[in-house]
Amino acid sequence: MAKRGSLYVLGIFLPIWTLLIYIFCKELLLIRKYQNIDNSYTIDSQKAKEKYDSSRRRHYFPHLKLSRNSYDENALNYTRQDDFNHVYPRENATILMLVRNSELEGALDSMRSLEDRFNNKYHYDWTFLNDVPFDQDFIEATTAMASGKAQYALIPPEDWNRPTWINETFFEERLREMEDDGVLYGGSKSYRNMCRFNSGFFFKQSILDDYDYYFRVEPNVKYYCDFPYDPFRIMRLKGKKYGFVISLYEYEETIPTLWDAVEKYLETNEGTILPKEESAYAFLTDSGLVGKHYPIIEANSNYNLCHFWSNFEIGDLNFFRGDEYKKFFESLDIKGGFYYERWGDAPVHSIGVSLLLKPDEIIHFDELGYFHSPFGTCPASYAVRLDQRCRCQSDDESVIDIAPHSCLMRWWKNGSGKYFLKEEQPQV
Ligand SMILES: Nc1nc2c(ncn2[C@@H]2O[C@H](COP(=O)(O)OP(=O)(O)OP(=O)(O)O)[C@@H](O)[C@H]2O)c(=O)[nH]1
Ligand SMILES: [Mg+2]
Repeated sequence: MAKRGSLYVLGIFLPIWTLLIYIFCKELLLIRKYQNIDNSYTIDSQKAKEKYDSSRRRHYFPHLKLSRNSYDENALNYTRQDDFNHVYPRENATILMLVRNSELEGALDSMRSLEDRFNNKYHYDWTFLNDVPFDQDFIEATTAMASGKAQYALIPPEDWNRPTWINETFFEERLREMEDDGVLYGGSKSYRNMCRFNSGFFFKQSILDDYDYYFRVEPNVKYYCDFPYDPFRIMRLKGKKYGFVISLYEYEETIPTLWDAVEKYLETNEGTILPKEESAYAFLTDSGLVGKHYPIIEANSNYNLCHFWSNFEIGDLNFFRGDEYKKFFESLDIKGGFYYERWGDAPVHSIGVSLLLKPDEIIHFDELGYFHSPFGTCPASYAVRLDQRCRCQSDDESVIDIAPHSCLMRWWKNGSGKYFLKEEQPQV
């Protein structure tokens, strides 16, 4: 009876057990199969990564002549992984922005970009200047955005406003004329204050007294690439006093008599300043063929209208505070051209540094991608763009570097030249 019962149980449960074992084995096989697929994906993606990495490495290191000008022998040995927890040494420098309360959004955009690309490692101070007091919203938002200290200063009226010796009747007349002629900002009074302030007064602000270097930033600009070095450090170690990224031609109708004033200054100061052959005078006056291009504008004076675009500049404050620049600025200021015309701080700074400094005291920061509407600059080398995580294309039509309306080639010819990575750098 018991034997019949166990056969009965076996008869019912055997197929069930067989089915369960079958399902279990099938699952096991499926799992193995998927594991194999996973493995093969991992292997494939590893292979792809290795292939990509090795082709990148080929781009980075062998005998390529990369077009850059970093003056930093180790620029390409920099590895991002080493950056964590690294404390970066800082120079005696500040980032500097002259700005209106109404430009807060643009100021924050520029700050965000420069913090991401450079200052989040260094935490340099941000110094904000204004001709009226900054409002609370402006101070709160910019302080929050800065990774370093943020400080704010009110420009004294005598450094900002029109001097009393400006002939008001003539000034109003000239404003109307320039406005009617369609000159950019031709009818603006505040723009003229700003240009004169930036030409001759920003470096006198007491908030800057203890700094050696400044990095000018404007609202609504972009930095396209990670900075591969601290530009302030390059300035100090290599004895540079002025740094730029973009150079282009000025609108002549804003400076009809600027060069006359410069020539008077040169006559008066001959023998006390650098001889023309030792300065970058030729950069300002060469209007011959460079590469494929003559200057895009035929100027009415010996000045070819080339200038460094001053919305980006890194400079040595001690140079601007020095007697030579002071004398240069005062000799121009007294002519009244900041008001009767519309002299910009860009040509004034550029002429000043080109006449008073040796060419190799001026540096073109070749690898710092940058945009201020409507022009930008972007490193020409593909490997550099990868390495610095650039978000720009060097053939974009806004990129001015070697376009006909750029003066960069004129700088290469008449300034401190163009150097290539792995070529010997000039001794400074
Ligand atoms: N506080 C203050 N800042 C000013 C004033 N005008 C211009 N600025 C600042 O001076 C710098 C140059 O002014 P912009 O208006 O950018 O002049 P621009 O670069 O020639 O012209 P855009 O093409 O308009 O940028 C910027 O940082 C401005 O924020 C002003 O009246 N007061
Ligand atoms: Mg601007």
